[in-house]
Amino acid sequence: MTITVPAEPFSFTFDPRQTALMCIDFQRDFVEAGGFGESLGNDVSRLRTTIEPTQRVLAAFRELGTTIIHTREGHRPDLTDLFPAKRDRGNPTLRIGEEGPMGRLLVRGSRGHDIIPELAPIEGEVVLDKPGKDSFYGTDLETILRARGITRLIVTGVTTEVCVQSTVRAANDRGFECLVLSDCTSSYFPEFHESALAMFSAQGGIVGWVADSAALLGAIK
Ligand code: C5J
Repeated sequence: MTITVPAEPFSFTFDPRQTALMCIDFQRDFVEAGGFGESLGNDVSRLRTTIEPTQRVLAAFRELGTTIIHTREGHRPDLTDLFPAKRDRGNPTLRIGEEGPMGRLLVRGSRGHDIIPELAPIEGEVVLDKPGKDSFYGTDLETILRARGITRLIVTGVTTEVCVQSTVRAANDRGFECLVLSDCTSSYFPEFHESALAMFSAQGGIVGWVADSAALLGAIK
């Protein structure tokens, strides 16, 4: 079975059995008040527009039986995997590992590190913890994808120009073809969202393809 989605810079074709849906870092720490994103001075409500379209995409891929991979950015409770360069960056109200309203920021096991309930994984879906922005860095993502014969990724998540962009570029360099869903990704900075999307599909798809969820869901029907 192949599905063809109208996309930029040209149609994206995939077989759901050789594809994974990536849901990148839909964690309370980025999407809800009191988390890491807000500690950096961001308006986290901007990211919430992604929730409903991503719920529709998740439902469609669950129906198709496609591999679904949820990632979470965060660190070990003892912070042994946290580089000082990451901990000390910026001028946040709270740093990674410090206690916030949802527990320790970006620490595995804390409430803030959890995926938001609206997009929570269900049994059988892969949950991948990662210490960096790129989902391949310090994880077994590539092994999981290759073991299942996956060649294409449909990408949702936050934020567009940070963890989504790092992951899509890393995937592209490993030979995976990526379709980024424009309304299932978002940034605290609307102009960065638009630029990152434009960068993916520019130059004949130098990094990948871009479409919205309606185009994908229309193609699946
Ligand atoms: C950030 C992410 N923005 N998931 N992480 O620090 O994009």
